[in-house]
Amino acid sequence: MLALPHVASGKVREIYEVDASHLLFVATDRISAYDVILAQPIPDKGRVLTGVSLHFFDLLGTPNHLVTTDLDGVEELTDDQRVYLAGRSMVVRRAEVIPVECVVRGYLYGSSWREYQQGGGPTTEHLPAGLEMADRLPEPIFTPATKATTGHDENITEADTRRRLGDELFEELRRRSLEIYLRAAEYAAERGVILADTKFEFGHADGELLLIDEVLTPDSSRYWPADEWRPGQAVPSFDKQFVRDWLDSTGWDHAPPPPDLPPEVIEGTRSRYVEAYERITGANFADYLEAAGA
Ligand code: Q0Z
Repeated sequence: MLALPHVASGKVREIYEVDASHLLFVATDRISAYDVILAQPIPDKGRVLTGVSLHFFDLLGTPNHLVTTDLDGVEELTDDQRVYLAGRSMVVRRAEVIPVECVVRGYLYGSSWREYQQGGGPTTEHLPAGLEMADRLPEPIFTPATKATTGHDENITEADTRRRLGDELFEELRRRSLEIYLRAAEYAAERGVILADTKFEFGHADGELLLIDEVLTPDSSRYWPADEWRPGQAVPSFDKQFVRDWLDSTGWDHAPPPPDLPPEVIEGTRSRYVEAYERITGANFADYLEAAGA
């Protein structure tokens, strides 16, 4: 535990306070599968996710919360903590978080496919009839969600989102979210990767609307290998399919506690995260670790 005040815990992330206007955003190596945190961490998973976020903050150039990955200005850390945090942490501007998840979908999958199949729902209100599972949508759609108390996000209609945010902020978030998705999807496509959907968070700081949180990571996005995409069929997830398949092979019923991962499954999952980093960013992960001092 760091000496910094702890602000929040997510399933796989932690936030600490650096000062009144800055937070330390930390990606751990914890992994969730079927909504359960597994007992074994995946070494470097947090660094892969941080590296992907940093790649897109840089590529997109859209106003965001990143200040620095250099922890020299954070006085309260021990040497051991600096080693642990290298490559997996960012000092970010503290923002007033907008309480809506800004989801963009380019393909019909997950909760949106379930709504569509059942004959309608908030994410389907602008979709034509006759689409299949995993189909590419005629154009990307903005399908906001709220954090429900169950821990699962709940899709909300455009009218409901406008009531919560006001028309002006709704339209600004929709414009920013679609623009970021289109840019990232175009970039991924050049590498044979489909960005099926993704989720952004935004916040206000000093009157500016900032992209916050992790961005375009395998945890906040669905990335598919383009050559494994067949409309009408389930598409394997880049990073998690391997560990899901192993969990399924054990007969586990998805109720906690999950089975312990054997070393070869931990190592195989790590390889897939590293592959995802290299495929998505076009950079070498060993170089990322070295530059981060990890
Ligand atoms: C993000 C979350 C958690 C990781 C708060 N720049 C910011 N300013 C204010 N608040 C946040 C951010 Cl990123 C913020 N979250 C989500 C929770 C670990 C991310 F426990 N919560």
